Amino acid sequence: MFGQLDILPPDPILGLNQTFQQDDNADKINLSIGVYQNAQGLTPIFTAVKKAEQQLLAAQNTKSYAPQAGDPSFLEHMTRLLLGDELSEQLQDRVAAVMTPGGCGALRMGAELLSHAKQNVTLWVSDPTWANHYPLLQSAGLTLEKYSYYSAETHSVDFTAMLESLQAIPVGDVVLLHGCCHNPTGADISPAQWDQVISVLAERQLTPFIDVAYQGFGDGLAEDAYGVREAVKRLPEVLVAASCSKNFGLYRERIGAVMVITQDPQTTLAAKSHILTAARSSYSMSPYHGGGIVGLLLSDPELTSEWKTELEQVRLRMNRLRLELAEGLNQAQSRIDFSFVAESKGMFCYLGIPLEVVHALRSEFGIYLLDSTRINVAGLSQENLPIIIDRVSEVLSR
Ligand code: PLP
Ligand code: TYF
Repeated sequence: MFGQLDILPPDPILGLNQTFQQDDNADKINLSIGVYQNAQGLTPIFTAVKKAEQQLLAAQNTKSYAPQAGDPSFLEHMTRLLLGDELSEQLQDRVAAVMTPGGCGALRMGAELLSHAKQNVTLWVSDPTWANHYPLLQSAGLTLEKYSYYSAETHSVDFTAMLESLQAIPVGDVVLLHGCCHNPTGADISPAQWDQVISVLAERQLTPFIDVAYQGFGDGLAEDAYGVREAVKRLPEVLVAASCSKNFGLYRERIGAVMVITQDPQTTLAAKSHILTAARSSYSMSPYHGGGIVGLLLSDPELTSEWKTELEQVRLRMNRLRLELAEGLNQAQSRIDFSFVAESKGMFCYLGIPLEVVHALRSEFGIYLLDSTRINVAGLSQENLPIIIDRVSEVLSR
């Protein structure tokens, strides 16, 4: 049966991370995979998350199945976290959420819903986008096309090109937008630019599918939800895929939510039933543990406040690091003006250095970034910053 199978290449990000783990260079530095690391290079459990988990386990008296859509407290509080209290209350039954295995599960279930709703859906993704969007969304039967987004010359969003590109999308198609902290470039659109994008979506009757994997990592929890909230206020239908991997640090628990907002409760209920049917056709229902933790945490004001403080520290630490990297590189060399690094949002940023430099950093110094030049800002530390600045500048000036 399986003798004919070829060995497929690994996911480029997970594969590079594995190569890093196997590298025996004692001075190696991992800027590849998007996992938060603290000053000690560790990925600790948020204290508030640990407390919520302990409470959950102490109170739990069954491991029987949870409701198929997921933990009700999780669903309610995730909706409030994304949409804000006011909007969530206004929408009532026009919004439905389903717990999913990570943001990936949410993306896949959102894609399944789209292909149940319409034949031959074309989904437009930013150029570039997270590499995993392709397999996740195409395998639900969607056709992916690209809209203009990032300019390698200016190291920022080419907003004119983006708008033009969106204006040319056929009426009725779907547009995937990164809610905040664009992966891989770290280049986000401003609130005023969101307003313009949403106007184009309204004019062209395009449905947004918004991927929110880093809420709280950019400008703050509410600020990072600006695009989602405005889209929900101004457009008839919005689809959202949220992940709890980064902002709750629950990566391996695989927890996220897919959310659908329509104009009437009946349509929302129908959409939700299609998501549940799609889930039942693959994994039946999401793992519960992570959702139980988040549901408990967000329903407890003290734990919520503790978690927000911790999340804010994470955000501010990444901001400091990106600033120090930009300033350090600018002082150490003059070939590239790295000021744009300081402007990037969230966990990632393109360095915009030649591919040979990326490869030399990896093979000569054990400094791992993706071929696209994406770095994980959280992989920087006070210890490794001077080394990275020195090595990048040295290779750049050869
Ligand atoms: N979307 C983007 C842009 C991501 O970077 C990620 C990865 O963290 C996800 C979605 C989903 O991640 P997960 O399935 O681990 O929650
Ligand atoms: O982009 C990243 O590095 C994170 C983590 O298949 C990740 O989003 C990478 C690859 C993958 C799943 C998650």
